[in-house]
Amino acid sequence: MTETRHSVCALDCPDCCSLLVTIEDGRGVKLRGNPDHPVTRGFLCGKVAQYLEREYSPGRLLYPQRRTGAKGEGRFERISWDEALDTVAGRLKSIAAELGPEAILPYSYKGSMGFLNSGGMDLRFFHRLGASQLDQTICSTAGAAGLNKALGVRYGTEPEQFRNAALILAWGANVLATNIHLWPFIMEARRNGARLYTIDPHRNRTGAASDKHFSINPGSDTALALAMMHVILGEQLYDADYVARYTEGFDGLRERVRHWTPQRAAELTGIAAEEIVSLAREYATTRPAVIRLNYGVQRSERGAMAVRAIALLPVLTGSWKDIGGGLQLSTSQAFHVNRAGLSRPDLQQKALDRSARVVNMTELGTALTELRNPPVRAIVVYNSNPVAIAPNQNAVLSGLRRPDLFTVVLEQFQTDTADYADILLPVTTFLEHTDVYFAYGHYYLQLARPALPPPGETKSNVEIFRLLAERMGFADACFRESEDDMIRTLLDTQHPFIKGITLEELDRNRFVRLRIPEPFQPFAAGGFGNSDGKCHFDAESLDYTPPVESRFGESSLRAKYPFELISPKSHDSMNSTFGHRDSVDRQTARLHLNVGDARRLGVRTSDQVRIHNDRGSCILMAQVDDTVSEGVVCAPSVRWAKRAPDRRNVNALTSERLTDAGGGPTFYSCLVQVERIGD
Ligand SMILES: Nc1nc2c(c(=O)[nH]1)N[C@H]1C(S)=C(S)[C@@H](COP(=O)(O)OP(=O)(O)OC[C@H]3O[C@@H](n4cnc5c(=O)[nH]c(N)nc54)[C@H](O)[C@@H]3O)O[C@H]1N2
Ligand SMILES: Nc1nc2c(c(=O)[nH]1)N[C@H]1C(S)=C(S)[C@@H](COP(=O)(O)OP(=O)(O)OC[C@H]3O[C@@H](n4cnc5c(=O)[nH]c(N)nc54)[C@H](O)[C@@H]3O)O[C@H]1N2
Ligand code: SF4
Ligand SMILES: [Mo]
Repeated sequence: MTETRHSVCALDCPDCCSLLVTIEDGRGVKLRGNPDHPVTRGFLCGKVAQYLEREYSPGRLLYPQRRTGAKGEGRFERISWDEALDTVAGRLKSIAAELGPEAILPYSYKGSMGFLNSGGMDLRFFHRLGASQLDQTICSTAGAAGLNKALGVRYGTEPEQFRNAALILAWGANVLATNIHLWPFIMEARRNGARLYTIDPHRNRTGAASDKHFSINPGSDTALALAMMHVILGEQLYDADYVARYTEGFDGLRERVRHWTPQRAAELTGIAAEEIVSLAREYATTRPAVIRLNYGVQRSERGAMAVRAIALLPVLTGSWKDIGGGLQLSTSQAFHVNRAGLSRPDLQQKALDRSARVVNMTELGTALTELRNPPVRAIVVYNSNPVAIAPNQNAVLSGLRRPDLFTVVLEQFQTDTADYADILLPVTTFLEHTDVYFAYGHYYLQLARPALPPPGETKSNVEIFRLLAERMGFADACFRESEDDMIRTLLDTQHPFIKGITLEELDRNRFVRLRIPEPFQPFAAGGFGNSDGKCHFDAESLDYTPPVESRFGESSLRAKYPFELISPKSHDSMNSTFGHRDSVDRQTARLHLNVGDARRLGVRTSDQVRIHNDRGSCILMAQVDDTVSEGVVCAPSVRWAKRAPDRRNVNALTSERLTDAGGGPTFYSCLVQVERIGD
């Protein structure tokens, strides 16, 4: 018996692929991309093409467990669901009674991107409980703040239009690794003569496959964007008509960028002044020119400003008027579903008569070790692996080792974080549960029904929080809703992009284009998010200073820690999600080091190196090459820390310092020292 079922990839990836699962005798035997989906177009990335390895891996967690060894040791025994749920509900109740419910902290991110399993029943539960709220900053909030400031809205050019571009700038965007479904559109454009340029401190596979690579110093993008504006305005290459109609504050901007000469930017960015001039000219005079800006630029101390400055470029050139012009950072805000109906923040009033305090997830280490009134006494982790992915790992670990902290982890695998659980609950994969998905790299809303049976005693997040709500005695009707009820609530909105999309339509078609025009050109005639529909340059607040942790930052730090560490996404992983695979472990154990630096340090490829700073250290394997400039080291991430000889990964070195806006992490503003420890 062979049949094919639909699914959707739930991983935290802009492409949000439509999947086809081939099933033989009840077992999934093949996964492929849906050829009918306009962005998936019949293929998958390497990591998910092999997802059935993960689905049927002997490493899958199948039963509820209780910790028997020390925290972090990873020894557990099987218990029943009844015992597990009673233990969790009992402890949460007693902690809430003793210290107030804000002593309970949910910790989650996007292990699943599904609305119901990340931001549905879970949030209803924590809102009703009155638990601390988690500010989910770990990925993109700096970029969101920057884009909002520039455009007032967080969406942009649709991927399908990249085929029409004549110049494509991949700016802090590793398209071949993190957004591979954009690549065929870029290739189509290139076959028609378009050029692809990359702007990135690491010449990765995307950089190597581009027509030109600009190796930029980490965290200096704002300087480059301001100097490009200097050239574009100085040489009258801007679209005066577009600027006059749809923007505010142009004179202030002209004044502001006057001093941002290419020479000044060259010193800060490491890109020669002539190169900056020719890039600016080419960008402004080629039509259509599109920017694929990704989140790499905003994981630095000035990340929000960088996104803001870059997002102003297509406004100045009027590139938003062109099909295949403009810029894409994210498409997510176009999914104007009824999130409040789904997550029910109003339920906090029942527990607290107010909104609960907010904890920034980037500051987890501090929250677990220093927060008072009340301290965090319980943490419930799901859709995330904070031991591996949060900055300041040593602080996170000391927090999780606290004997008085009650830790619950909902997981598919025995991750670094699962090792610290008091109660460990086994969850389903996206192939096994119902959910609805938005995308941050296209404009299709999608539904997935279970394609495969849940193995062992696994349950979805939705089901687990539903059962916990019952045990807590939460009588509200929303805790008894089915998945379909929740989806109907999610779609219950008057926003024109969503209005009229029904569960039935999703069930019939699986993917549905948002109710947006085709082609979608949101800013072709203004339409910016300010009340007057214009883009406000607000140039007085537009400026650049180098990150504290950078080559032009604090000199005392720089003297001790002369290398700028970036830890971008590795090709075959999804943050830490595939960390159980040996091939991924090898990829994320590497440190790219420039040839000149390596010679001075006496390091050769395959040597073990220790990188360290005041926060911690980790051991990696050197890869000496010319993919990074002198003074920059690059460690593709995120490794399972427990697989390293010292049980640490690069996040032992990254800091909790927040970005200039949006409260985001500064993973890529990190000064370190490198030393050879052996071969
Ligand atoms: N294969 C794979 N795909 C993924 C993921 C993964 O782990 N692996 N993770 C997913 C997630 S969570 C996200 S958020 C997206 C992110 O997708 P991307 O934003 O594309 O990924 P990053 O690797 O964070 O950053 C992109 C590029 O920015 C570069 N960069 C670093 N610092 C700077 C800088 O200061 N300036 C400039 N111009 N470039 C800089 C990095 O070297 C990298 O090549 O990818 C998703 N897709
Ligand atoms: N040094 C460094 N650190 C980084 C980054 C970096 O570039 N460099 N990137 C940052 C970014 S952009 C992000 S988004 C974060 C990502 O951080 P996380 O969101 O924590 O991502 P993952 O490491 O992929 O962990 C997701 C976990 O969720 C589990 N999971 C999957 N589906 C489900 C489900 O349905 N239910 C439950 N309960 N669990 C599920 C998976 O098994 C996996 O262990 O990492 C950040 N950390
Ligand atoms: S990780 Fe991204 S590219 Fe790979 S299958 Fe999932 S959505 Fe598609
Ligand atoms: Mo992310």
